[in-house]
Amino acid sequence: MAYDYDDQNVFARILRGEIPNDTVMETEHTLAFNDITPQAPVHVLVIPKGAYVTYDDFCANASEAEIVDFARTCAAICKERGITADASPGFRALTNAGEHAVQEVPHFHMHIIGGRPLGRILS
Ligand code: D5M
Repeated sequence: MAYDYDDQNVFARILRGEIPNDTVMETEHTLAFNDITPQAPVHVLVIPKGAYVTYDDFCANASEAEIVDFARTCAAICKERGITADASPGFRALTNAGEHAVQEVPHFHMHIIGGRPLGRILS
């Protein structure tokens, strides 16, 4: 079953310029901005400009150019913020999909979180 995209979600409205955002990086296919409720010194949300609801929707349906652009932008943000695991204690990249993961905004987004010890999320 195809995902049903709600074009009134908050990230769709950010992409249309209807509400402001604190932009960190923008490329042809990708936008990254600071999370409004940061959980760590670095908490950036990375979103594709295309209308994808979840990670699996994005990976299954986006073009290779969109997927590569997205992945490289995530890496570039880690480097720019000084949280890559080679040069610092590292970071967490996390995406919530659907009800069990309590996805709040139904536009695919990757949380890039770092700058403090983050603890375990799986045991
Ligand atoms: O996380 C959704 C995330 O989106 C959550 O960390 C808050 C953030 N958020 C919500 N509205 C905004 C705006 N307007 N700017 C920046 N960040 C925002 P989820 O993974 O869906 O639970």
